[in-house]
Amino acid sequence: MELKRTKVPLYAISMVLFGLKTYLVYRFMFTIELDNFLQEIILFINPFITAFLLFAISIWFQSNEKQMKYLRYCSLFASIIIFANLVFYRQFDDFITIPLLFQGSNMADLGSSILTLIKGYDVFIFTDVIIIWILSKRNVATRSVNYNYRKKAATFSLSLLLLATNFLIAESSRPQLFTRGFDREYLVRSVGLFNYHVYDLIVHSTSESKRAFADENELLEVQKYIDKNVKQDEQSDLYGVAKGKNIIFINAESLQQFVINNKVNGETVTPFLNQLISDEDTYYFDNFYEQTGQGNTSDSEFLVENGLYPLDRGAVFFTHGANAYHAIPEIIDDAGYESYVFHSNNKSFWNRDQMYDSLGIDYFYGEEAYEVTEDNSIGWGLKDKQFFEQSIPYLQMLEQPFYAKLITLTNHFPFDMDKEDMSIEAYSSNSDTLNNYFPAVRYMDEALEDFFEEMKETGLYDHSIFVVMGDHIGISANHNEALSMYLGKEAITPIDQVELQRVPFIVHIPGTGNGRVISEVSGQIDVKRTLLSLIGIEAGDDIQFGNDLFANDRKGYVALRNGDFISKDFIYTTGACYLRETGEQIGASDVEDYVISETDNKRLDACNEISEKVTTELRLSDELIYGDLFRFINFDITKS
Ligand code: GP9
Ligand code: MN
Repeated sequence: MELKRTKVPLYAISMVLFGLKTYLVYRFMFTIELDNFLQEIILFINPFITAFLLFAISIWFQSNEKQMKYLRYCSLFASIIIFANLVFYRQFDDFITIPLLFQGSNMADLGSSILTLIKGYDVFIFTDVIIIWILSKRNVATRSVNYNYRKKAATFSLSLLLLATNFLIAESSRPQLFTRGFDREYLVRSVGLFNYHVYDLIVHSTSESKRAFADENELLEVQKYIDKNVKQDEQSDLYGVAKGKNIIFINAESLQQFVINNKVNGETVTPFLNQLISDEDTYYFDNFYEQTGQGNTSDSEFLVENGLYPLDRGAVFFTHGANAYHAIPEIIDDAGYESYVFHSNNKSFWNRDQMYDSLGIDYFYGEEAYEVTEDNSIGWGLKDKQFFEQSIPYLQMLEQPFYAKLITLTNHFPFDMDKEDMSIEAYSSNSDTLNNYFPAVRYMDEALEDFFEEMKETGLYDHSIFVVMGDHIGISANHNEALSMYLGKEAITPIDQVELQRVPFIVHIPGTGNGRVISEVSGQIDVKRTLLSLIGIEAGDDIQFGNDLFANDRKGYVALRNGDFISKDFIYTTGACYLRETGEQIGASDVEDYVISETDNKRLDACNEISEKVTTELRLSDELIYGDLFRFINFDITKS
């Protein structure tokens, strides 16, 4: 009797080869950061799990020839995807997304430099393809399989089970992995390039379909809501005081309110800002909240330019960078203003290059406009002092009036600093993040001081108004233990947590002499209406959710992106209403059979009424963005 020599099936060989190859490429050709051993393990297993899923499909083909053909082309096609991502990654430090593929500017950048991005050793990516190709042409009969239905189904189920396990481990190592879509590197590292592409496709098509099914009528509800609730028409005393003046807006990275007028190790943290806010030409808002979501700096920019809320998931700069908007730069264009952004970072970070176009910003001075060397950089790039110094000649060249936004970078997590730039000592607690935050904030404070001095010297100072705004918090709740120690509190309560979302908002108008501290509740959503009022532009039919912070008749509450809010009397968080004055939860008691008082009942009603408005407002803002509803309005016509 002749014994048939059994061989390892090619789909299994392909899985091992392709899995191993993919792992090596992730590990050594991409520069994916791995923070701990668990991430190492996830990065190692996910290529094999995906390869199993991809290649096991071949067992469903009846003919041996077709099985072999599938394996050949599947490995080739999958390797091309890896290769394309690698080339893209070398240029943009990012993975390909579907919207990016259709985004002309990125692809054009790539086109001109593609040859410099391909390396000889990239052939490694195709080694497994060559082996699979050769093996698939030989011993076709012995390398293919002929499973019965049960075995096929079992193999298929196993591959799905492995995939589910991979997802579970990934999600547990980083909760909200799939809702925080901005962190592409994390997605790729956790579930692999192919699953990431599938995820991207799903996110993209859901958002596309929301846009496709949206229609003009949805605007009616938004317009009605704004007319009734937003109160954007009052002209404040300061309406038009800055007409024709330049607006110089400083987006201060991670600057929180709690460092203002505060000390660390006996030293003042922000001497310059403290002096600026007490200046007679400064209006300082000390109850001003950041309202960002997962898009951090980009969300704060979105709020400021549009008076709309950022999205509940992902970064709107990424997910809806091609929408129509009615942002500050577009509105002030008619008043003769050109708009600029200065920020020494990669243009495509947060998809700024595309979004800035959509917002009507005329020119973006990104990283390539600056001389960035190892000596003048730290952490994320160019140091703030250098950044301002190098920005000034550009500012001097601009035709006036202009609107220029300068985004700082040094005071960014993890707040690394060179010794020579530290004017004050770090704090001592169990959180290095908090400890290092203080010297980094001080550095930014000094950079701002230098900048203001320079502005005076150039003569731009008198023709400009200056806005300084913290973009979002720098110290997250993870550092509460250290922060409570610093603040001298026993613990950070839910209300403290909300109040820690305050960031400084400073409006400095040289020559007004009427500056003061304004403590009414306010937030980033209000910046657009406030700035436009200062330069004498009426709200008209604008669709936005903020108030002029100098007006008297206002909404009276600030909605945070998670639905929490702060009003004159209440703070709503963790699903409960608290009295702002005392910090007590309204209507709560440990006493059994407690009967809620009439006063508390009324308070709860009032609090719930605001809560409903907040929910509606956030929903309407989301609908505007998801449906790309601004494309249906021609503001030029509505204006006249
Ligand atoms: C990057 C800078 C910082 O360009 O805006 O980003 P962040 O992490 O704060 O959003
Ligand atoms: Mn930021």
